[in-house]
Amino acid sequence: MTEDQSTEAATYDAAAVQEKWQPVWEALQPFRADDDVVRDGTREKRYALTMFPYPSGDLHMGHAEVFALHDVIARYWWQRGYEVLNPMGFDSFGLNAENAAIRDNAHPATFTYANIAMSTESCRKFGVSFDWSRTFNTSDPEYYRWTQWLFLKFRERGLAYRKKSPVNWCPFDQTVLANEQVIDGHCERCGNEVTKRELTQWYFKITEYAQELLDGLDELAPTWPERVINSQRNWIGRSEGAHVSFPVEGHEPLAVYTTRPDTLFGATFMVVAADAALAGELVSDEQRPVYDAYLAEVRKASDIERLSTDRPKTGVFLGVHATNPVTGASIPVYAADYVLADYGTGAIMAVPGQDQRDWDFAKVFDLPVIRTVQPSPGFDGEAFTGDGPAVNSTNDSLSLDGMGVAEAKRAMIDWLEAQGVGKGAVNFRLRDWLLSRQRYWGAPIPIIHCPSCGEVAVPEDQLPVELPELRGADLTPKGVSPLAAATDWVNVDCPTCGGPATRDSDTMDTFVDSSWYFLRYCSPHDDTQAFDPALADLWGPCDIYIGGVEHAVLHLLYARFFTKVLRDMGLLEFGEPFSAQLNQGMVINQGAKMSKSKGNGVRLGEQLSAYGVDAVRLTLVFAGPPEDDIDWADMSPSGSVRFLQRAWRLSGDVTSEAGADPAGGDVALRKVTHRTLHDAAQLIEGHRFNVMVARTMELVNATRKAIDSGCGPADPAVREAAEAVAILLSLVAPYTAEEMWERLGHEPTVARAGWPVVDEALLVEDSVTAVVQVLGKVRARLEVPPTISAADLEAAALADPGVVRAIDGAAVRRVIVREPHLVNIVIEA
Ligand code: ANZ
Ligand code: ZN
Repeated sequence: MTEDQSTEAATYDAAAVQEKWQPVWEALQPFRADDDVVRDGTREKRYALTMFPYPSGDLHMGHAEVFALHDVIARYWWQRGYEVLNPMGFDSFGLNAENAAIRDNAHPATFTYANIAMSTESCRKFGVSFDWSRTFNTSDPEYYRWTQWLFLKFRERGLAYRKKSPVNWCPFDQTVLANEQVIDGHCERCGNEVTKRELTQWYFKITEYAQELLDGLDELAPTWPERVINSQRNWIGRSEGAHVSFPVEGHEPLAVYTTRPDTLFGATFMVVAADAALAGELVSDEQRPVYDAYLAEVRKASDIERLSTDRPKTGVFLGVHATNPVTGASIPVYAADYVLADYGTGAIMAVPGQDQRDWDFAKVFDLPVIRTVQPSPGFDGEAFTGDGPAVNSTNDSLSLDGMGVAEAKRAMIDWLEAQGVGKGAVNFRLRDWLLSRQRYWGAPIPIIHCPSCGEVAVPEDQLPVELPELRGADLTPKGVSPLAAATDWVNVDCPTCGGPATRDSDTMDTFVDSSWYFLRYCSPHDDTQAFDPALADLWGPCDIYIGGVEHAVLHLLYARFFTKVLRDMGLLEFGEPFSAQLNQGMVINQGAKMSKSKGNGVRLGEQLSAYGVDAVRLTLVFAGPPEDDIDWADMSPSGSVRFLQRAWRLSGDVTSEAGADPAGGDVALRKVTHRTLHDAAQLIEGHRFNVMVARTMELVNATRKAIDSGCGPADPAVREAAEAVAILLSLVAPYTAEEMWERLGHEPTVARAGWPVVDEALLVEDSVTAVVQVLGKVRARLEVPPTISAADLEAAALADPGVVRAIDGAAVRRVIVREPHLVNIVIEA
C-alpha cells in the first residue's frame, strides 16, 4: 500500500486539532462581512443564507447536513474573492418551543435561550463560517419590536385587518392555523385533525399580491427547485372563468364563479356553501329548521373531507329557485358542504353533465342532467370533463353548438357581458394569511381595543409591546391566549382617549417573524429601524437560500410577500428575496426517518466525538447529490477519517520551500491539479458538491503517486498539488485544511487563502494522432484532442487537403469513425 511507504505514517487527533484552531479562528474572525468593502466596490457581495433553526433542542444530523452543504458555497465564495454575508440566528418564538417547554415544565424563555446557547456552541464547534457578530433571535425584544412595527405598517396600508370567519382550529394546540398549516386536514405541528370555528382573527392581505407572487415564479424558475415552483403555483391556484349572476325571486341575484361558462346551458341547479352567510339569508321559513340542523353537521367536517369527490353528497333544499340566464329555466337552490364558503362567491352553478361532484349530487337528489359537451366516442363515464363539441347550447340570441370548449367559453363570456349578466373573471385559490394565535410564546399584536375608539395602534414610540414574563403561569392551550388572563398587562389606558382599554391578547404566527429576518441581518444592531434600506439593498437579495423542502409553500411564500410589500413601501429596491434556492434531502437511518419510537436516531454529538467534525462534514457532503436523502447506515465516516489522514500526510511529505515556483515542476501532476481546480469551481456552482469531493480524492491519489513513484516530494508541482488539496478541503473539512496549511509553511487561515489562478495552458489536453484512410490507404495523420467527438473528427478528416485530393470529387458512400484514432472513408470507386 502506498500509505505504508509514506515518509510519515503518522495520524492526527481530530479532537486536538479542533481544540487548537477554534481559538485561532475566534481571534482572526475571518468571516466578518464588511459593508464598506462592498459599498466602495473593492469586492463584490454574495449573500449566503441558510434557514435559521427553531431552537427546540440541540443541533441534530439534519442541521449538520444543511450547514455542511451550505458552508461549501459560502467558503467557496470567500475563496473566490467575494465579500460574503453568511449570518445565523434563531427562529425562537413559536409553538415548537412552547409545547416543548410545557412538556419539560419550564418557561418557554428559559427553555429557548438554553437551547440557543447550546446550539450556538455546537455551530461554532462544527466550524461553519457564520458571521456571529450579526446573530439575533426572533424572540429578542430588540427584534420583535420591529416585527410589531411592520405589522402596524402593513395595517396602515390596509394589508393587516381583523375579521370574523370560520377558521381552522387545532383542538390539541387550542389555536387557529393558517390554511398553509393544515396538511390533509391535520395540524402541521401536532398531526391532530383540524376543525372549524367561527372567530375574529387577524389576517394579512396576501391575496392582494396573488398575481404578482405568481408572476415572480417565472423569474425564479431557472434557479429554484422545480417542485417548490410547482407547489407555489398550485397554492396560489389561479384560474380563469366568469362571474355569472342568476336572478332569484325576492332576493339579490345569486352570483357564482365558474371556470366553465361554456356549460351554462347545462346548469340545472345551484348550490350555496352551507356555512356561508348567504345560505342563511336565502333559506325559506319552511326550510330553515332542516337547514339549521344540516349546518350543525357541516361545521364538524374539514375542507379536505368536504371537497373530496369520493364522499357521499349531502345537502338541503333552501326552498328558493333561481333563473338560469341563458335558458330562462327556473332551477332549485340547495345548500351543501361540497361548496366552500370562502372560495369564489361561496355559491356555484351546478352542471352535472360536466362536473362529477355535481353529477353525484344530482343523482342523490334526483335532479336533471343536460350534457353540453358531446362526450368522446366510447365514453361510458358519468360527468364528461374533456374537450368536445358543444351540444344543447342554443337560445334565441346565442348558439355555441359545435364549438370546442375554449371557443365556447369566449363566446359565452362575450354574450354574458353584452347582456350585462356576467363578466370574464380571474380567481385565486390563495386565501388571506391568518396570523393571530391564541398562544403565549410569540410577538404580541400591538393593538389596543378601546370601547370608544375601537382598534387603536400602539404608538410606535411605545414598541415593543413586551411579552409579560408570566413565570409560573399555566401556559397549556385553552383556546384563549394566556395573555388575556394577565390583567396587569392587558388593562391599559387608550392611547387616543386615555380611557380604560385592553391590549389585544393574541400573538403573531412565527411565520411573521421569519418573513423578514434576512433583512435584519443586513443591519442587525440598528435600534432606529427594522433594517437599513441602503444596507438591505447592498446585500440583498440572497444569492443562495438553503433549507428544507417542507418550507416550499409557507415560509417562502410569506417571505416573498413581505419583500414585495416592503418594496412598495419604498424600503427595498428588489421584489424577490431569494435569487437561488437549494433544498437538501433528509438524513435518515436504516431506510427510515429517525425517530425516538423507532430507536433509529443518530446523535450528532456522538458522531462528532467518534469521527471528528471534518469526517462527519465530509461524509455528509460526499454522500450524494445534495437534494437526495442520506441513509446514515450506508455511510462510512471512518472511510472519511482515512481519506482526511491521507490528505493530511501529503502536507508533511512536501519538501520544497513555501513559495517555490511550480513553473518548472512535473507537468503531468500540474495538469491534474489545474484541471481539478477548474472543474471544482464549476461543480460547486452547479451544486454538485459530492463530485467535487470525489475529484479532490483523485487529486490526493495523483499527488501521493507523484511523491512515491514519480517526480518525488521535492518537486514544486507536489507542493502546488498539496496546497490545492488544502484549499479544496477548506470548503468541506476546515480543521484538516488548516492543519495542512500550517504544515505547508503558511499562516492561518487557509479559508481566506484565495482560489489559485488556473493556468489555462495546463488545461489543454495532450493530443493523439488520428489516421485517415481513403479506400484503405492512409491519406492523412491528424493531431486531435483525445476527447474529440466522432462528428468533429469526421469533419476534420473530410476537410484535410490530402483527403480532399484522394476523394477527388467522388461520391462518399460511407465514413467509419473510431474516435480518436481512426477514420475510414469509403468512396464510389
Ligand atoms: C360550473 C362548472 C362546470 C364548473 C364544470 C366546473 C366544471 P377552480 O379551477 O379551482 O378555480 N367552484 C366555484 N366556487 C366554488 C366553491 N366555493 N366551492 C367549491 N367549488 C366551487 O374551480 C372553479 C370551479 O369550481 C367552478 O367552475 C365551480 O364549478 C367550482 F363542468 O362552475 B364550475
Ligand atoms: Zn379610546
